[in-house]
Amino acid sequence: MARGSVLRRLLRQRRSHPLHMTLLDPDKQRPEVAGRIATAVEAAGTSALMVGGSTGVSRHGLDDTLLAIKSVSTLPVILFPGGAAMLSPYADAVYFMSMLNSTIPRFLVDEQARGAPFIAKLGIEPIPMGYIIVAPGMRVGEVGRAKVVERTDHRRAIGLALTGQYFGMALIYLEAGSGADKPVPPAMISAVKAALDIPLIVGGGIRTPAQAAAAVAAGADIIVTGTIVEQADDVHRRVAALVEATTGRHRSRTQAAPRHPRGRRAR
Ligand code: 1GP
Repeated sequence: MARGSVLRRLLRQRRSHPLHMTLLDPDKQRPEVAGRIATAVEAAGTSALMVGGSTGVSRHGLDDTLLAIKSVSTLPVILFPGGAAMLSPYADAVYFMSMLNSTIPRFLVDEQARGAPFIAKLGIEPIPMGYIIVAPGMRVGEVGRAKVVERTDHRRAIGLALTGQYFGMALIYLEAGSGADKPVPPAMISAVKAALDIPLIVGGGIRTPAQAAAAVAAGADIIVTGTIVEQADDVHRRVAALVEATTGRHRSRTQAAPRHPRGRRAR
């Protein structure tokens, strides 16, 4: 994929409909299993793969997972790094992200300053993104030492999102945390979206088509789901339903659904 083309491609797709993306944590399954999941979610209509995790990802595990995905999928692969060590030449792009409500410099600018020269050297596309942790925040909120945005504090969510926009970020991501018991409230999504001129990503705790549809109806441009592909027995069917609820489009192609491989690691 030519440099600079991933964000352009996603924004072009967004002009026709909201998008669904799938998050894969390299630490949660073996590379060949990640490859099978990538095949299933591509057939289900997801628009891109995000690869990353808040903890425990080794550089080799990351490379092997990316290579396994790339050998079977044509989807753009975007790194979703927990730090500068989680960069790899085998991705197409990387969210160049700052956790805007972290309380420590490490996740605001320090990891970024360590990683930036490698991004330049590797030639992968940086996609500037402002990352905002909303309660409950889960593991990423703890690791990132976030002062989480309370679920009804629209004023603070808007302030942080506009800060990202005015810093020049291309995207804002409202994150309830992977595995959250409830996603970001639709009322908060509406309030933030109304204030922003740039696309809004929403993720964390979205498991059902109804939750995805509610987030999109509230104004989310991109929905991210991760846990569902680690837990569902029929990844293709579950993700296809989420994609349909997000995009409002039926997949005309009903591809044979690769079953979720057994024997995956427990979370
Ligand atoms: C986490 O928003 C993503 O960064 C996905 O969350 O694992 O809860 O789908 P889930």
